[in-house]
Amino acid sequence: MTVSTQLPAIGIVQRTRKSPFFDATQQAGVQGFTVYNHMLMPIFYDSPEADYWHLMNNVSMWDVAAERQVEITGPDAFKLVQLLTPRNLSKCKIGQCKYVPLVDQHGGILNDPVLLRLGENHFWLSLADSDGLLWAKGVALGYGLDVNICEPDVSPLAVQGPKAEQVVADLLGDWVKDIRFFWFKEAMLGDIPLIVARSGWSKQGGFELYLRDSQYGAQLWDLVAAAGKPYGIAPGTPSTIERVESGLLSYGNDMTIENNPYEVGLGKFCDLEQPVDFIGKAALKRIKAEGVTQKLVGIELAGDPISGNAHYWPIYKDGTQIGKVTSSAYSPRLKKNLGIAMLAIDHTTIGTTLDVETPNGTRSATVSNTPKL
Ligand code: THG
Repeated sequence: MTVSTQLPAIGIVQRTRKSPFFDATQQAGVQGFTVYNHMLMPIFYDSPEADYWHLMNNVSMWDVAAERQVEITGPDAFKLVQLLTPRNLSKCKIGQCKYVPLVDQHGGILNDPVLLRLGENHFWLSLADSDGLLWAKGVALGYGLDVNICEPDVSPLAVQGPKAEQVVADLLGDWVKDIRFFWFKEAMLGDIPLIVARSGWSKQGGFELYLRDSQYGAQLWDLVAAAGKPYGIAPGTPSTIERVESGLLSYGNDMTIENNPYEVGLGKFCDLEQPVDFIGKAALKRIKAEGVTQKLVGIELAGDPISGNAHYWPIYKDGTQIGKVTSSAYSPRLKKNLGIAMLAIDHTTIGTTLDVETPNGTRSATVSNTPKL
């Protein structure tokens, strides 16, 4: 992630919503924010690279309250959720999470939330950065469904890294070790109501504690920090370095409404054979049959360490633009510049050489297996 110190400050007003952990993150020394779902979200503490190493080696705690929830309840709740995503939810159990791309009638991706099934007809969509609440409300209205849709007072706090399990077990009990990946349990931590899920936007393992009452934000932060102290916990944030290494996609960066799931490697989450006529089904069938014209791939960029790209960097082959870098980072572990790139399909073979236009000149790049997409 590029963190510019030259830009003027962002105006913070009521519209730029604050997380219940906002004061705690300031006290913990947060040095930068981004705006995500109209809310301030921390992006680094010590430095993006120091925060990355902490995540890789120990454990870090992240204010990801900006991953806002859309709560869907009522007799038609399941029906609505299954209309919203191409993923087949017929086997989704209560207590389970599912990664569920949302698409429009053209197959364009609107969001890529994590779904939590809290009851037969009780769901949360844990949103990426776009207004999924409005889309869900519009679809429910258009289809005449009997549902209630709201943004509940729920704020995730992620605990990620190799020592995350020990921290969360010390905090809540050894029972958390039995929670499988992408499953969750309801719990009380004293008076603090939580959902405890084994999930999170890194591949280092860990949990997400969904705080269900914002008045306890500071208290929950302090309790996690105290439980993590013996394990060297540090405040952290979703790490661009780690997630580019791991090939985790970021909505708004690596994909937008202009992209369909097959272009960005999310085709595996689309079940076009299921009986339900979910939104976008006809379009996705056509797209799948025709084949995509572009797709996301991993690339390696030559030269000195880069510090992310605040804009899309154009990619050329023999002088013709054939794509763009959507995300990038220097991997201190692999000692390579890694990128995620959207490329015309004819140029996506591993080993293809490319020219990338960066603000500091042209660099050569190669389509690569790392990051694996
Ligand atoms: N946690 C919660 N909400 C979120 C995110 C999160 N909302 C926004 C954003 N992240 C949504 N995007 C993703 C992308 C990938 C994953 C989770 C959220 C992820 N994928 C796994 C993988 O690719 O290996 C598993 C996917 C699966 O098998 O279903 O974890 O992080 N609360």
